[in-house]
Amino acid sequence: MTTRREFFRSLGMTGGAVAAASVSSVALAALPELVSMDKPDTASPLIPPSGRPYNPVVTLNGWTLPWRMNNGVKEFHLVAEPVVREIAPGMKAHLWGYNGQSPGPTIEVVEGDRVRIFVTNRLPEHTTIHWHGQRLPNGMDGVGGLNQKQIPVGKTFVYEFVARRPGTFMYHPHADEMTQMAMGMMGFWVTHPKNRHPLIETVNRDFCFLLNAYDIDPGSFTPKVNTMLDFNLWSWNSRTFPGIDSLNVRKGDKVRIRIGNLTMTNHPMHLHGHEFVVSGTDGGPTPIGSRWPEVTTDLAVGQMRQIEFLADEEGDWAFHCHKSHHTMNAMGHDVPTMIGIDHRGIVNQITDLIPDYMVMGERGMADMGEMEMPIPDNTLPMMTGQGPYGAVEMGGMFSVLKVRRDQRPGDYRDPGWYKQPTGTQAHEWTGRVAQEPRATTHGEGSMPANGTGVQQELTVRKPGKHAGH
Ligand SMILES: [Cu+2]
Repeated sequence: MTTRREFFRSLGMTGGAVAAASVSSVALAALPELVSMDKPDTASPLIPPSGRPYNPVVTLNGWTLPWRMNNGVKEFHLVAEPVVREIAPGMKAHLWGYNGQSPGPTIEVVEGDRVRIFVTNRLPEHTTIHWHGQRLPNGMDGVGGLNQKQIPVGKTFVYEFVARRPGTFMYHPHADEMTQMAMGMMGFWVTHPKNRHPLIETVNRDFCFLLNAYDIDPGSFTPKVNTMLDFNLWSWNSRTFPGIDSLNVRKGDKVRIRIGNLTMTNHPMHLHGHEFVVSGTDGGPTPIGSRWPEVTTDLAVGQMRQIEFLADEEGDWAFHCHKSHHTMNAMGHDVPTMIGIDHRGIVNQITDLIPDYMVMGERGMADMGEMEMPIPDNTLPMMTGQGPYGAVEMGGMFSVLKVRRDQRPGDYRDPGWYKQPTGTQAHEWTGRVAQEPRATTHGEGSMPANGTGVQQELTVRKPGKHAGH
């Protein structure tokens, strides 16, 4: 029997607002006690205190929901409710989520478990939960109006099914979806294999997170729920860089990362320094013959992918969405391109009118990562984050895989910045730089150029109000 104190220690929590599940027969007749999380930190893996054993996952900037066993059934209690989520230090958002956070807690069960989930609705409107990817009775699938009545405000519904196949799943409402998902309602679900499975490797570290996106005007707190594509916060588990925790592993670890996409566009997820394979989707583990090495895998909307690799290169390796607009934050999406525009003269005229005027972006946007210009309260700079060698100039869907030879097994703490061995870092060339000869040929072989190759420079002028730029 796990004591309350041990239970919280295994959760990586220290007391606070959480309450332990009670096991008296009177209590079992009531709802499982509500466990709520008040911090956006990455909780330690929840070592299963009851039920079949398994190797738990680590939810980036999230946690796993504790359960109670009731006559062999795993009982969970999810509460749909408004929450305040810190997107990154310096910005909080008023979202909807489950049990105190958005996303909701990860649910971890074992193949063959009978699972009972109580869902209490504390939102201002009705809701349901759809268990994305699961085999279950039709009436448990959670599509409001189609499979069940929506859960009215203030009511609790019960879902119950057997977790029939192992794999990577998620949950989200299927009622007023546009609003409820834009507000942050979603969560991860992992069904661990009951026995050794030929297609499921035992790994040393198993991370999971959901891709989500918000449109929150700088200085405001609530997402605009009607936005279809033009989001300004691209997040992992409702966090953006530099608020996303790093993935800290030991050199030589087998690592699995499970990702689900609940945004409105695709995200090519790219890992530096290692090759991975896609070992599973929301349809289950992939056949061995279908796996090939790659360093980027695309997640379409509504898809899940689990990637696996051997972390055999020490260092701090970037891990991010490869759409460059998805690695920046809110401030800056409407900044005009100024590259190549000569501001001299104009600046003097403007500063006569606006003394604090700053020139932005005439040499590129990198200045913005350095200068951390003043921004409205409760928003995040377009690109930010300080690394050991200066501004990282990132935001949004970006984090770091930290591989260390001295990271202890089971230790998920941030080891700090990697110290590169002397002589292994890119550095300035201080020798002679020869004037390179200009190429003068105009194509060769089967497609020779005709004509004399006179150099011409074209200036394009668009008609209308931009003429002259
Ligand atoms: Cu992306």
